[in-house]
Amino acid sequence: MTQRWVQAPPGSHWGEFGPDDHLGRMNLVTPQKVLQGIAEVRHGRTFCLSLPLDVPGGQAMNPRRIAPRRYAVTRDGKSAGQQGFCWSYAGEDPDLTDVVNDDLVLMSLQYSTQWDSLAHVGSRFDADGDGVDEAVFYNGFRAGEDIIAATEDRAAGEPHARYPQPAAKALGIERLAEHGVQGRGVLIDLAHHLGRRRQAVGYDTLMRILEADGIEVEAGDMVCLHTGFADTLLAMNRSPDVARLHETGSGLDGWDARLLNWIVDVRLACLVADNPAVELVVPKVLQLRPLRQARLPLHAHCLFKSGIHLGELWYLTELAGWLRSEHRHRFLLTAPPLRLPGAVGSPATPIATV
Ligand code: UVW
Repeated sequence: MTQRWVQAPPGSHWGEFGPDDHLGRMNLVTPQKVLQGIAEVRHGRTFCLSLPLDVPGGQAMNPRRIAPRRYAVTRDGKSAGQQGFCWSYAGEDPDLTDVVNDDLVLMSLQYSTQWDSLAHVGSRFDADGDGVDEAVFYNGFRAGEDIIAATEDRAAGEPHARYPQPAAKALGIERLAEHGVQGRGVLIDLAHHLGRRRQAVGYDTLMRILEADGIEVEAGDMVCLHTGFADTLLAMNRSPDVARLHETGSGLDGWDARLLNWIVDVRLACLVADNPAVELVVPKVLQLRPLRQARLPLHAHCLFKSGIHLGELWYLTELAGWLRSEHRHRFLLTAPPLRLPGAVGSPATPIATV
């Protein structure tokens, strides 16, 4: 056990599951929570909670993120399917009948429906108490040493790598995959109560909605917020109207201290939304805040301070409609990320079973 900090950030929960923990509140998804999730399955009906991986459909919403580009693995400029012969490890073999296609993809892992790992967002903070801030993540893991050990390594002959390859030695998304993300989901239908107009949702509004719908969030629940954003985006058919999207979908108010306290006190396991950031991202120029601040306060609160994973751009509209018609809000959620060692986020194809 290695405690990497002399001082933890105010209001943080570092060390809650031990100083070497990489899972944070996902530790609360225990075998008992899996059974509670399974107890919600009464019809055997499933809902795909993922957008198609090539939606949003352009870089306009987050220019850092690259849409999937697929390449067929070729020989002499043609794929196996085009050539109509079999490639074996031994080379072309006229005696074999198989015709095999392979492809590869280049994309931002967080382009579409995704998990943010705890290595995604950290903060500048003086964890070792020497009076100088360093870039640190949940449980004091250090940028450079533990997370994003940037390297110039590229796979031999790999033509498409545009950046050094990041490798999170700590807090990587594979930790979630190894834990197995399955348990009880709880859906909170913000869109039903607030419409799809973009607005910040604070503690009072959230409590009002929970009360109106008779929702109780319990420790270890995986909480999903339906705002209607992903559904609106999907309807744009891969030609996103960015101006309209900026007016669409509510987001949690990361500046509301009571809301932040509720998130940790209720001991939810993770927070998911069908919008791009779970929280409402306010342009810096509009923020009447102290100069030294987090641009994404909910990300800082959840990923950095509290070990709460975030899921973004999930597709929740069909599930929300069905649950409402059945007067339900709980379901079995199965949502593993890729078991890709060192990745700071991952696409997901979550499934709700009811
Ligand atoms: C950022 O842009 C920081 O990421 P996210 O997808 O988590 O909102």
